[in-house]
Amino acid sequence: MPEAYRRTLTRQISQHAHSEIVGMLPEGNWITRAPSLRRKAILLAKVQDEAGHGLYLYCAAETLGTSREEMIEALHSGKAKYSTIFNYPTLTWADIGAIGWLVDGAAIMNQVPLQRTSYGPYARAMVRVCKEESFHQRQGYEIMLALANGTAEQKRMAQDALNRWWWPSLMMFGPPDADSPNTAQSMRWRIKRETNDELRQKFVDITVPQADFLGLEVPDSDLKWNEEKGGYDFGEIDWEEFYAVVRGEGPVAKERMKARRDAWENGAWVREAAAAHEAKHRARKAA
Ligand code: FAQ
Repeated sequence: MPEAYRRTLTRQISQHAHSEIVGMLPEGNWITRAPSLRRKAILLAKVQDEAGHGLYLYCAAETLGTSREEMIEALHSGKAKYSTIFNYPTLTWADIGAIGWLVDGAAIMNQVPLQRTSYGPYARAMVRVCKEESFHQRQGYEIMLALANGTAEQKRMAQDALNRWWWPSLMMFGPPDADSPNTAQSMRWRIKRETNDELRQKFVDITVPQADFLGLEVPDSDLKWNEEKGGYDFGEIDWEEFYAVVRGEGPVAKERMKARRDAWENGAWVREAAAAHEAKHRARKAA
């Protein structure tokens, strides 16, 4: 396998894995405060699914020769990135609806083509991930539907969540193609099957009618249907904000990294006990 292909894949898959794991934190914040037992059970299952996605992805990346410990060390030292979206706070219950609808919606848009990525273990992991993300997207949209059709205050909460999550969701697709250092090569290697801008456009085209159905307004005064291209024109993304969040300056970036480092340290005894159990088991089998 060409070394550069391996490096690019390890970078993308491990960062994808980190995103799934860090991505548990914003929603985890609301498990104890979900408004009903049904919502709590659903949210708990969703957050557990994200943990599973992280684990499949770490396994896929490990097949390329980097250990789990090395990848996690890269995340904790700030060397490896994770998706910018998870550096924003979840302020109200409506944010849980907006995350499912928009963040999982954007994740699916990006991940469906990755089922055809050129590296088999990554492509196969994506098949199950996409099925689960699709459930996540629907549960988020259903929360938004309930709020948008609820009291005036609930509808206001839904609109406020859309206002705060819309632009960061568009940033999830990465920089514009012209400023994306990795896209051209990754397209040639068929690691990426569609470019950042192509996926972002598809996401906008699918999501705007969903916002209309909710009776909510997308916070973009430049948003306009373009008959000729058969898609929406939309306003300029604040790329300064994107790059600041990528640099680790997101609103809750420090809390996110602290939570992950604490979880790693507090879980050390579990890893040690599992390793000791496995060694004892192996020794007994050999005896
Ligand atoms: N955040 O040249 P490109 C989810 C970095 S999963 C942070 O365009 P590339 C599920 C990029 O790494 C969400 N950094 O890079 C869920 C590169 O820096 P590097 C994650 C970003 O790789 C839902 C530099 O900028 N999904 O949400 C971002 O060709 C709800 C230049 O960019 C994936 O990871 C960003 N948004 O394209 C979980 C999907 N964008 O690495 C919980 C797989 C760019 O050279 C709750 N990944 N950068 O130092 C991909 O498709 C690609 O890696 C892209 C970036 C499209 C993210």
